[in-house]
Amino acid sequence: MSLFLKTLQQRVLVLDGAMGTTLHALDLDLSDYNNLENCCEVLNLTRPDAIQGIHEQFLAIGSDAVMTNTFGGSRMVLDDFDLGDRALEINEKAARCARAACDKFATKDKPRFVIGSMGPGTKLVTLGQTTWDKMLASYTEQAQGLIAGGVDALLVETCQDILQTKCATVACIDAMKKANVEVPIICSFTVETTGTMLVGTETLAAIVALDAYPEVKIIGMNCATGPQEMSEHVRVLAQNSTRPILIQPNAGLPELVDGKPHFPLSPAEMAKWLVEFVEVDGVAMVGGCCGTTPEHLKMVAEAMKGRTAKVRDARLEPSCSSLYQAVNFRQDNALLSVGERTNANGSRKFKELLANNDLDGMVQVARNQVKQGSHVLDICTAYVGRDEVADMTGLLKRTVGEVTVPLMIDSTETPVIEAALKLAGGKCIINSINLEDGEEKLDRICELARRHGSALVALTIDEEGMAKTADRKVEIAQRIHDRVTQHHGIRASDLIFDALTFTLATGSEDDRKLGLETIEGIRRIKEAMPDCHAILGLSNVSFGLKPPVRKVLNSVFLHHAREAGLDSAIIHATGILPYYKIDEKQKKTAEDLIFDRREEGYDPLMELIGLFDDADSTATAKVEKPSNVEERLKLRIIEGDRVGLDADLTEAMTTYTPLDIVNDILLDGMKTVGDLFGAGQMQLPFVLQSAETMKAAVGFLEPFMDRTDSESKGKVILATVRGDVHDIGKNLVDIILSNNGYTIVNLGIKQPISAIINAWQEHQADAIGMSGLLVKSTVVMKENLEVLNERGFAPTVILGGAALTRGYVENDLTPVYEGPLHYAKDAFDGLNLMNRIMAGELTTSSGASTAAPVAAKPQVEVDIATPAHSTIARDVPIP
Ligand code: B1M
Repeated sequence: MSLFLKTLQQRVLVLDGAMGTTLHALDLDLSDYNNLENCCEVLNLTRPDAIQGIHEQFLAIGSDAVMTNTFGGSRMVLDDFDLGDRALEINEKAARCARAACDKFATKDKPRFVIGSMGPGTKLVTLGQTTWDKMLASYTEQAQGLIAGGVDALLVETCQDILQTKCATVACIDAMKKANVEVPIICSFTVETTGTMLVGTETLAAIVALDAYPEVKIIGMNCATGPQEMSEHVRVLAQNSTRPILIQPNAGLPELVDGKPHFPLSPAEMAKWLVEFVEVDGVAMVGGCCGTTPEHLKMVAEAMKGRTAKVRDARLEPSCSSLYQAVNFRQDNALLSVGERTNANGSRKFKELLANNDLDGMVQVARNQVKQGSHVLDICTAYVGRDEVADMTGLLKRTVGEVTVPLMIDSTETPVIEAALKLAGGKCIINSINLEDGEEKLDRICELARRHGSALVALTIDEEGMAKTADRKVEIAQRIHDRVTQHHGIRASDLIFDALTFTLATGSEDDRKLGLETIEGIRRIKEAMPDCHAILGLSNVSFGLKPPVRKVLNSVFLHHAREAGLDSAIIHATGILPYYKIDEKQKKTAEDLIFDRREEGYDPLMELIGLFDDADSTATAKVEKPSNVEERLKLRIIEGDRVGLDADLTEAMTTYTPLDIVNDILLDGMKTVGDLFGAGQMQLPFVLQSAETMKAAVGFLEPFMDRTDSESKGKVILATVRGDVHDIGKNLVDIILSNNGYTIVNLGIKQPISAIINAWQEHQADAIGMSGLLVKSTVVMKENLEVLNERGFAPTVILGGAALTRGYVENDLTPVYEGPLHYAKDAFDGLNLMNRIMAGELTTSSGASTAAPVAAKPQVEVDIATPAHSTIARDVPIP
């Protein structure tokens, strides 16, 4: 282990502060810059004394490490100043200069380290401004220069695009191989005030993408905001990243003073924040970014003396990610559903769109699948006679930005996979590897997976062919597992086994046990390799049968595969049925076919086909439409049946008020949906249909609800919290409160606390309503309250959502929060609370009346200027 990493284990390391701001303060002459205004890197050639002087200033006040003056030192950036050809020299000289400074200060007890800075550049692959290959070459050269100059670590910093971050990381790895050395890589990304990286990447998605590289020894965050705004993202990092953390905030959010950016945070405030990050979040390395001076770092270094980072209990769930979000391989109560409609081999429609070069149409198919509940999309552009690389490239250039979920790159051709991975930010899944042609091809794809940090689907096929028995499936899976993990260093948790499905429709003696062998294969693979996952291309099991028979067989097979440990399936909602809805006889016959329960005179295959002889046979259990409207409406919610919904609602309104219909009838149906889902009897796409039906019903009823037309009684910010997509309840609260005279600012789903606070400030709101239905959302709510405390805000907060209980809010959360906190059981409770809050009747837990608010109404903050060294244009389209 390098001295740098060893020292990091022993104590918190302090980096330096801003090079740019400190340089500007020196007021150097334009001639020092060789007349290249704003090209700080040229100073490594013309004024190394000035640069070394700055390094020494930071080392003198106690910094353990300094960053080279090479933020814009890649050829791609230097080309803008006609200095591209000197990139190698500039980086090497910069590293030597920092090393000379460090050598002056290093002692045995306090070694000093040179950190090679590699900034984001000025062009991004994700925005189509350059290509992966050009960017890779540019960064590799920069890393080579820095390594030659003797850096102790390479810092890929101020990253605004996760694809760019991955490209720079791969470049560092390549440069290390060329130089035959190992240097720790640090990746530090930038979270904007929007709560994501500039191109829209959430913190967790960035962590997932970077975690795939063992060479990345430290993951961190720098720039864009001050420590206060960073704190919620630091927490996400602390909970999910298993690597040491580096945090380098700006000295606050810049304000414009006399036309110049001014960073308001004092050295003492900066030190206080960083100590908190070390003590509470276990941050291991700290420093400053824009606006931080030697005075800031002096205080920080003093404050860090003798400190070690708090030991963290971080865990990253095995996941993949898109440019925007992370998705767990193991879903709560559900299968990871992989959409199959963007596959030219699996969908006739998609194939036609591809033949017609209809990119808009293809992207629309992708987006529709996300709407229908797919967690990941399988993308395949294989089409005989066409150029698969060009087709994949054309499609991905659009898809990565316009589709929010992670991608599964499906191709048998290595160049196609490689072309796709050079465009897709985040962590993709490659579909697939196998041992059909021995290890050589598998190795080539594994190398790509390792280089691009991807997960892998592995088919249980070897040189002898497809595994048909459970024994062979396990044997091949084990061989692939060993090769992938031991030879390629890919983690077992990034392997997803497909134990293969074969049709049960042939009737041939040889095929009768194929279904049960697959189910047994899944069970045994999961037992033998518990960190790996299991996936199935489901629909093969019923190939050759009529559509209604297929639906039943697919659905029953899926149910049993899931019970055996299946984590994921490549499916389409129209090809399956909720298990609870399948007619008992059909279900039993399908099970007899799957488990080969033949008897004298009884062949379940013939029997199953026979059950659908009658043209009227449907795959679902026949449920008589109830005669009473209450039951009919409830059934509509459960079945997601919208045809004729308006008529039933109109009939119900002759007896009930619209609100009673929602509360007493429709929500009852929703509860059943939740129970069926929780019991594994209903797949996610059907829950989505129920949710859409609920929304349609509420939309129909809303105009008939009682309305108070008065001046606004007050203003409420409503949001579903970070990571949670459930919004039906929140939207109901919106309707009830708006109809009763409140002005509602409904922020939508998955809202980070920064967005909620911004809205509360902007709208000068009277209260914040946070909604969340996942158990993990209750934790997020607690963290949100802590962030409000940290920032010194104490707005009135109302919490709602099925995962909460009054006890949890009142006993566990109220003591945490410094402002007034309330629990709303339902929308009316929310209204009641708001009325009492506005009337000043409600006392907080601490006894203070909310009529005299604990916190004054927020001040609207100054506009945020672009951070000094953020070089990328800000008009990025975010979907
Ligand atoms: Co999901 N889901 N879901 N889901 N889903 C639950 C919540 C779940 C309990 C189902 C189950 O397993 N039985 C379970 C959570 C389990 C857990 O966390 N331990 C669950 C899961 C696991 C998931 C996924 C993770 C599944 C997956 O993909 N693996 C996934 C989540 C993805 C994510 O969030 N990141 C997921 C997805 C979905 C759909 C997209 C398919 C869909 C949501 C569609 C949508 O909302 N647009 C969905 C649905 C519909 C449900 C159930 C079935 C119904 C939720 C609902 O709308 N209830 C739900 C099971 C259940 O709750 N029975 C379930 C009706 C609604 C009116 O109630 O929101 O509680 P509620 O609102 C009430 C009050 O709580 C209160 O007033 C409202 C009206 O009276 N209130 C407030 C709410 N917010 C308030 C704010 C206030 C005041 C009052 O401020 C002022």
